[in-house]
Amino acid sequence: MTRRTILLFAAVAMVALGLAACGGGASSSGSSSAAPLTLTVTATEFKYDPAVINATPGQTINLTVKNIGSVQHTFVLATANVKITVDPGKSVTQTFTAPATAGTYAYECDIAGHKEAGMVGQLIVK
Ligand SMILES: [Cu+2]
Repeated sequence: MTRRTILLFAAVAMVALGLAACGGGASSSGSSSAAPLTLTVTATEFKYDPAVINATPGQTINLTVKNIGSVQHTFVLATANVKITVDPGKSVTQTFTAPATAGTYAYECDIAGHKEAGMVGQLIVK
C-alpha cells in the first residue's frame, strides 16, 4: 500500500515536471520572436554602416560601434538615451532597448560638424 502510494506520487510528480517543462518551453519560444538583436555599426568619416537598423518594439539591442575612422565618433540615439563615444580604432558595446512605439528614430554623431557632413542613420522600429 505504502509502496503503491509512493509510486503514485512519483508518477504525479513526473507529470507535473513534464507540464512545467512544456510551459517553460512555450514561454521561451514565445519570447524568442523578440530575441535580442546583436549588431555592429562601423563609423568612419563621415558615415555609419549600416545607416539603417531594423528592430521590433521593445527589442533588446546589443550594439557594438566600431570606429574605423581616424577621429573620434559618437553614436547618439536620443530617444533611447544612448550615447556611445568611440575613439579611432576602438569598439564600444552597449545594450539598450528599442522604443516600444513603432516609428523611425534618427541616430547621429554629435561631434561638431559630423552630423552636417552626413553622419546620420535611422533606427526603424516596426
Ligand atoms: Cu563623427
